[in-house]
Order: sequence, then C-alpha cells, then structure tokens
Amino acid sequence: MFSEVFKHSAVLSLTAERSRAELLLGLGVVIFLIKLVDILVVRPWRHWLKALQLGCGSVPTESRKWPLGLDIVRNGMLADRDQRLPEYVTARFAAMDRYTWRMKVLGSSNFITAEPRNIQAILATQFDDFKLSDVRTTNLKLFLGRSIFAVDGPAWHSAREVMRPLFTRENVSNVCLLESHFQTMMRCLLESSEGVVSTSRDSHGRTWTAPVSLAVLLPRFTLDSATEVFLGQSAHSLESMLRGEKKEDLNWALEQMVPLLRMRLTLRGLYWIYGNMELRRIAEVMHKFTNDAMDKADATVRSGENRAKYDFLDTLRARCADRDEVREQVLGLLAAGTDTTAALTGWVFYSLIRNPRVYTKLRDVVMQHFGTSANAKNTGDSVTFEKLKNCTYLQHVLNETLRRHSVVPLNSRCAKRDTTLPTGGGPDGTQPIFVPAGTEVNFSTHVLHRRRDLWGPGADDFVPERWEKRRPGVFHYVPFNGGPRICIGQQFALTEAGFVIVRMLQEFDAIEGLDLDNTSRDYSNFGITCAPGSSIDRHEGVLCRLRLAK
Ligand code: HEM
Ligand SMILES: *[C@@H]1O[C@H](CO)[C@@H](O)[C@H](O)[C@H]1NC(C)=O
Ligand SMILES: *[C@@H]1O[C@H](CO)[C@@H](O)[C@H](O)[C@H]1NC(C)=O
Ligand SMILES: *[C@@H]1O[C@H](CO)[C@@H](O)[C@H](O)[C@H]1NC(C)=O
Ligand SMILES: CC(=O)N[C@H]1CO[C@H](CO)[C@@H](O)[C@@H]1O
Ligand SMILES: CC(=O)N[C@H]1CO[C@H](CO)[C@@H](O)[C@@H]1O
Repeated sequence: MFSEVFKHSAVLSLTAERSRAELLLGLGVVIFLIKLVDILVVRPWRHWLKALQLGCGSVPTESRKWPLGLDIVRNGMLADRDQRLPEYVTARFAAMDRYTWRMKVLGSSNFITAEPRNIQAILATQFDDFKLSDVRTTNLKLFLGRSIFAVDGPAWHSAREVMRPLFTRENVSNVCLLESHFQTMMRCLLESSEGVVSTSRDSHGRTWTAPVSLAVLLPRFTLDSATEVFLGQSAHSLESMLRGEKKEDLNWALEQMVPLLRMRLTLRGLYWIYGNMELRRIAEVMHKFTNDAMDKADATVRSGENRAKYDFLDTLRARCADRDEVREQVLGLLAAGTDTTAALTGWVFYSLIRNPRVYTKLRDVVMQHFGTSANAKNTGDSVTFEKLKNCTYLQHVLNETLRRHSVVPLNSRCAKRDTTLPTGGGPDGTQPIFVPAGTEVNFSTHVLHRRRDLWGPGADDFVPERWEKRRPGVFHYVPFNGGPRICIGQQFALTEAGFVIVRMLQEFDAIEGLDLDNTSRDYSNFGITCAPGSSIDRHEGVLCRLRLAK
C-alpha cells in the first residue's frame, strides 16, 4: 500500500520533472537562437553601421581551406616544427599583399598588422582603448599574480610604480656584478666538468673550445646574474651545470614553465585542462627560492652584515604590499628579463658567425675601445656602462640584431571598447578600420622590421652600418614595444648583452659555426620568446667553437 502511494508520487514527480526539463530546454533553445541572431545578424549590422559612420573601410580576410581555419593552425605547427615560424607569418603577409588584414581561426576573428601607425595607435596614442588579451592575463596570473607583466589597468600602474626605482640609469648601469658570472661561463666554455679541461689545439698551436651551444649557456648566465641583482642570491645554474647536477632548481623551473605556458596559451579558453600538477611543482620551487632569499636578507639585518647586495630586494619589499607580492614581482622580472636578454645575445653570435666581416670589424673596435682581456681582468672595471654606450659599432650591431630577430616577434592587444585604427581599410588599404570591443589585434614586429618599403631592398641582410646614416621612422623600429608599457628593462638588457659580447670578443678571437647548412634560411626556436634555433637540435642553438685569443 505504502509502496503503491510511493510509486504513484514518484511517477508524478517524474512527470513534473520532465516538463520542467522540457521548459528549461525550450528556454535554452530560445536564448541560443536569440544569441545566434545577435551574433549573425544584429552585431555585424551594428558594426557595419558604426564603421560606415566612422568612415572606416573593410579589411580583407585571409582565406582558409579547412573549417575553423584548421589548415592555418596546422601550417603554423609545421612551421614551428621547422623552426620557421617568423617566416611563416611573413609569407602570410606577402600572400595578403597588405600590412593589415583579418584572420579567422578556431572560431575567433582578429586583426593582424605590421603598420607603424596602427602599432603606434595600439601601444601609445590609443593606449586606453586597448588591454592585454585575456588568455595572457588569466594564464600569467596563476604564476605571476600581481606581477607587472600579468596585470592591466590600475594594478599595472601601481606595479610600474613599484618597479621604477630599480631601473633608473644609476641602478641599471652597474655592471660590476656581471664579471664573476662571466668567469663561471668561461669555465663552462673551457671545461667539460669541474676542473676537466675540454679544449683542444689546432695545427697552428692555437686553443679551441669543444663544441658548445651558446643558446644553452646564455640563459643560465642571465638567470644567475638577474637573481643576484634582484634577490641578492644567485641561482648558480652555470655552476650546477659544471658539476653535472640535474636537480629541480630555479633554472629547471623556468625551463619547464616555458613550454607549459606556451601550450596553455595555445589552448586559449581550455588552458586549465593542461599541466596543473607540473605547474604546482614549478611554483613550489620558485616560491622556495624567493622565500629563502628574503629569509637570508632578514638574517643579515639581525647580524648587522653588509646589506648592499639586497638593495633591489629592499626597494621591492618597501614598495610591495606583502611578501607574496615581492615574490610575484621578482618572478615577473625573471620571466620577462632572462630568456629575452639571452635570446638577444644568442642572436648576436648567431649573426656574427654568419657574417665574419662583422665579427672581425666588431672585434677590432672592441680591442681599440676596451683593450684586451688581460686589461679587463687586472683593472676589473674596463667595461663600464658609459663605455658600452660610447661604443657606436657595438650599439649598431645590437640595433641590427634586434631589427632582424625580434625576441618578441608577435604580440597582441584586445580592444576594450569599440574603436578604430588609423589605416588598413578599404580597397587600397588607406582608410581607417573599425575595431569592435573584444577584438584582438595581433602585431608583428618581425614583419615590420623587415619591410622593404621601410628598410630598403636589403632589409633581410645583416648590415650594422645601416644605422650610421639612418634614424628609423616613428614606430618603424619597436623591439621593446613603445608607449607607456615599453619594456622597462631595455637598458638593463642592452647593458648586459653588451657586456657579454665585449667580454667574449676579448677572450676569443675567432668563432666557427658548427650547425651551418649552407642555406640562407634562419632557425628560430620559439618558446614564449624567439631564440636562435639550429639545424641540428633546436634546443642547442648557436652551436660553435671559439678560439682563445693570444
Ligand atoms: C633583449 C631583451 C628584452 C626584450 C627584447 C624585451 C622586450 C619586451 C617587450 C616587447 C615588452 C612589452 C610586452 C608587452 O607589453 O606585451 C617588454 C615588457 C617588459 N619587460 Fe622586457 N625585454 C627585454 C629584456 C628585459 C629585461 C632584462 C627586463 C628586466 C630585468 C625586462 C622587463 C620587462 C618588464 C617588467 C616588462 C613589462 C612592462 C610593463 O608592462 O609595464 N625586459 N619587454
Ligand atoms: C636606484 O636609484 C634611485 C635613484 O636614482 C634610488 O633612489 C634607489 O634607491 C636606487 N636603488 C634601488 C635598488 O632601487
Ligand atoms: C666617449 O667618446 C667621446 C668621444 O669619442 C669621448 O670624448 C668620451 O671621453 C668617451 N666617454 C667615455 C666614458 O669613454
Ligand atoms: C656546404 O657546401 C660545401 C661547398 O659548397 C660542401 O662541401 C658542403 O658539404 C656543404 N655542407 C652541407 C651541410 O650541405
Ligand atoms: C641598442 C639600440 O637599440 N640602440 C639604438 C638603436 O636605434 C634607436 C633608434 O635610432 C636608438 O634610440 C637606440 O639607442
Ligand atoms: C602571439 C599572439 O599574441 N597571438 C594572438 C593573436 O590573436 C589571437 C586572438 O584571435 C590570440 O589568441 C593570439 O594569442
């Protein structure tokens, strides 16, 4: 009896539930249809009207062969595998035959540009119309929290203020600390493991290093010195390499982070499905390193030791809200500053190897300007910030390298509100274009820096001398971006790269590439930044041997 009643009421509630479900489903369908009409009809119509009002022209869309532009995604992956990603982007611009166009990939539609006026608008004149893209902020926030690199709006403003004193000319010009790390890198160049000499002599009795990948050594050098500058405590990753240690240290964590973040950026909205366990492990290592540094700094306060080496850390601690923020800002600086500077330095040697004329000329200039390495060792301060800045040919080599090899070749911003960009629309591409709120705009400095109409027919060639005559036009040359969010570490990077180049040229009087393949193509190893790759192993770029100077 009871069970009868029970059954009955169960049936009742089941039907009630079913009709509720049907109602919900119906409602869902209606909402979906409204949304569909909005996306397919109302919005395009509204945008078309607004574009018309604003005098904007239409922008051509890149053609696609497969649904969702999967052919473009696939070709991008193939180009990346072949270490040709920058050239792939160039080829797409060439196929479009203009410098601003639209691409539709994986359901999203965005603009891409290599037009100085548009890049200037995005980064400077219309700064407030744009924000960082959401993929970047969500992904980075996880790692870097309030880091200047990951935040936007007022949070960015205040982070930029926190950083400002660290990057004054006075603070950036201090190169003293670099020499000891350079000495460790020299040992890595001359020894296979601690104390075991790896050099050999040629038939003229000259000493050469064993084959070495500079793209492997340089990120360790920049990490070791940046950690000492910002935390008062070096990661000593070059030393652990000499000792053959393979531990989960800070260098390991940063190395792991790059492919992981890259995959998550590729997955866009689905980023959270990938790599959470690994991320936690990496974060732990990073937290431990920064916390240890702060503990050590505190211990010196108590013991009354010299605290000069904690200057940068002290400034950060005085200006950040709490310990966690100090950690986030330091990790942001390491993420933004180490691989980039290493990539620039790597590209310089990559270019010198392929242009012996420039190597010889630069070495002569360095010898005149800075003297020999014996000089550097004895006086200790022969390579100074002022002297680096004063060495014009060195600056031109840096300029030319950053022009031909953008460390950040492709970047993007997202429109915060409906806005326009100055050019790229209409049949001849000279009208402004309409950029609806939420639209991503990619910009490629790689394409910009190699435009023949801006740089001449030899735009692809490595000719530092072009900088003797030429001042680039406004926003024709932006390796560090421009506007309010211009790279805050620019001078820091140029000083460090200049220092390493001068010291290397003092120590070595010849360099021989061991991965040249007789073609003029380039090998670009894309992580988050674009570093030199290699025809042999993309992770061992700038494979070479060097001859010790007499
Ligand atoms: C050759 C080396 C470097 C290159 C090519 C480079 C390039 C760039 C670029 C293109 C940006 C703008 C990114 C964007 O807003 O989307 C940037 C921002 C930044 N860079 Fe660098 N960078 C280099 C070295 C450094 C160094 C050594 C540091 C610090 C020690 C550093 C710290 C930063 C920071 C903190 C930002 C964010 C600035 C902000 O958003 O206000 N960079 N860099
Ligand atoms: C950097 O320079 C400024 C002045 O140029 C100074 O006030 C500041 O304390 C310096 N040091 C650090 C680590 O920020
Ligand atoms: C820089 O070069 C100029 C002219 O070549 C010279 O007068 C000046 O002393 C140099 N400065 C330094 C710091 O080397
Ligand atoms: C490069 O070219 C030279 C001569 O043109 C040839 O002897 C050499 O084998 C080539 N090397 C490669 C890797 O193709
Ligand atoms: C290293 C570097 O980029 N140096 C110079 C390159 O050219 C620009 C623009 O002319 C200069 O402002 C830089 O100082
Ligand atoms: C390199 C880069 O930032 N690419 C961006 C271009 O725009 C799309 C949006 O459609 C972003 O998802 C990419 O990350």
